[in-house]
Amino acid sequence: MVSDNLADALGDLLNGELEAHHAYLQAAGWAADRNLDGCKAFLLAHAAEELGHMHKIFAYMVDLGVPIRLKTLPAPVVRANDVVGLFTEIRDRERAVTQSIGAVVDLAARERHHGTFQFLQWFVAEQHEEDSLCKSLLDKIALIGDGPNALYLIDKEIGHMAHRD
Ligand code: OFO
Repeated sequence: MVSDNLADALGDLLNGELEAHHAYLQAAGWAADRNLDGCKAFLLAHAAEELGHMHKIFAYMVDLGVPIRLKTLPAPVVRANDVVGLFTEIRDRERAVTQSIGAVVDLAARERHHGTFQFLQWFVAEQHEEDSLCKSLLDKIALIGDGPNALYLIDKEIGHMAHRD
């Protein structure tokens, strides 16, 4: 039995994963507009991962008998003018997701809903991985610097990261 609060919080996480899917897809479009094929491949792969996260939560909610309620999502906006800006936006978004997941973990603990607490541990580990991926992307971009071929090299590096898991 799940409280209404916890059911709503799980629903918010599900919608948040869909929102993340859209955000990565929009970012992939931003990269495509600039012929950054490596970034585009990385961002598309990540968009697919976010959809996978949504499906995990969907399946868990269905198992619990919690109704699925999708929300209208805001149109994703990329404000960045360059790749550093883009991946900084992405890092900040991932940090916010990490906090939201942490808040639901705390709620599950307070409500002593051990199944949900346990279920969310996968997401805690995943967010740790994503936060550290964002850090290593930004570190790599900084390392490449802004020499004449920097954008080409950055795009290539990030493209290689699309296929790592
Ligand atoms: Fe769903 O992991 Fe990023 O947001």
